[in-house]
Amino acid sequence: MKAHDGMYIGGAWRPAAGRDRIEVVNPADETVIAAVPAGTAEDVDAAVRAARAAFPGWAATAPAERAALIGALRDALAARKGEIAETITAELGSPLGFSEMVHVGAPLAVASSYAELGASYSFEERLGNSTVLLEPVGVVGAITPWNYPLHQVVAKVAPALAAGCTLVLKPAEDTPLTAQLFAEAVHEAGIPAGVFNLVTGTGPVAGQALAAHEGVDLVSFTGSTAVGRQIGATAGAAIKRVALELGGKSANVILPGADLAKAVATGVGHVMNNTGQSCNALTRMLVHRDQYEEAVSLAAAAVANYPAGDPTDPATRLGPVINAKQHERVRGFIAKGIEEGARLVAGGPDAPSERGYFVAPTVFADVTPDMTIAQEEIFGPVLSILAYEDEEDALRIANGTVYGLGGAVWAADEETAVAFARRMDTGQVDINGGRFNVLAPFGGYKQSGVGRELGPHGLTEYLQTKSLQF
Ligand code: TXE
Repeated sequence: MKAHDGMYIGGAWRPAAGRDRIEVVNPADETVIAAVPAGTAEDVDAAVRAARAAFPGWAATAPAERAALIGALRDALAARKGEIAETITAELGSPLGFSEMVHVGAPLAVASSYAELGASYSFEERLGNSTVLLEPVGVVGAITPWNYPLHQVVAKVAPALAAGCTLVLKPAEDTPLTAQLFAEAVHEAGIPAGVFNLVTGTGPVAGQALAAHEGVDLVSFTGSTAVGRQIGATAGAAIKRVALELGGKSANVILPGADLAKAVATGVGHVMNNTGQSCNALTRMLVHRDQYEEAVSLAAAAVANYPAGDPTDPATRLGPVINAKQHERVRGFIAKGIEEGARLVAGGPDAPSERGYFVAPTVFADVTPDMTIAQEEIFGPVLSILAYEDEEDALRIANGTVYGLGGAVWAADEETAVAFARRMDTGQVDINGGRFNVLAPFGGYKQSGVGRELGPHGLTEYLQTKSLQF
């Protein structure tokens, strides 16, 4: 596939400082499809300098003008929708229809929302005898994962641009091609040189250099809790701002009286979409003891709706996981579930094909809250179904992990579901099948992170406050 052998810095593609390259692998057939430069501290430094140089001009640009350029960026991405979706399918392995609808569709909606918000947002407020100015934080170091290669980028870049910040992006090493297409769109949109810069590379080298760079004022990271902890510590030592969007182990709580068939089918879909590689995936289904066996049968049957295979085949609904390491890891969790005594009702640890990092869609019953598969983020197509005795028990189980990112509650009526959701220690809850909203704040309680993305709350992350007293 087409790839730039350079970094997008200061408005142009420039040769990388080092000779090392990262191979990009198609996870569906394990072929090498491209190579991109592995950035060094030198590349990161050049990119941060470009972002610093561009900052005063961009911060002084009228919000409406910045917003109009975000709109132009959205249009540039939309014009290349097909190419971006094909690239995401090639480097991530997600079924093409899902790539088009979700991987490209959602970030287009996010970009549109910031084209509107950036123009209407009030960057000044009056409080008694003070005027409070909301000013851009400065240069942002954005580090993104591979699971939603475009969405994760847009969810950071669009609000940062709206706020008046400039950025350096270090995308995941598994999905750099989408990030390069994004940089092309930035260029086509006419966003001024240096406002957005791209350095491809590995986490420990380029990512670490970006997180530690003294020219970066805010690090916005999405990825594993382990790396987030390190980045948080580095940022804390330097007293710089940090936003962390980390892992999850979200509960799908089905209360008695809910539409069981719908709740189970929606819950299974939520885990199987993107091959379980969503930080807010509803990986724990909580069902009342009286309805438990019925729910287990429904879930085991629903898995048949997710045939795995070639992601470019329209019949495929389940792609591979991202790479060999995750392939091992996810199947290791499945083996652990069996070992710890959970009842396997669909799927299993065996790789269903010789080539490609495929994992069979897997459902476990008789999962208890202390099991590894009920506590740790698996990041694969694996659902754990747990039984509860009463509402208090359900709440204890739902809140009983170190995470708190997503969640869902199903009940006979909204009032009952909302009352339960209020008691959940988590950042977002879907009520009776509530749909994704680009304006709703997204982020974690507890170890799922710090800060919020999307909508006006996401914009606030990139602002700092100054008050003037009169
Ligand atoms: O994540 P990493 P990995 C979880 C999920 C998954 C696990 C491992 O459970 O199984 O993490 O995935 C960069 N300094 N999530 O190994 O390593 C890296 O280059 C600075 C949840 O892929 O955290 C990439 O750009 N940066 C999740 C980004 O961090 C570093 C999405 C994420 O990679 C770095 C992905 C370092 N020392 C995984 N080390 C979510 N919240 O959506 C790595 N990176």
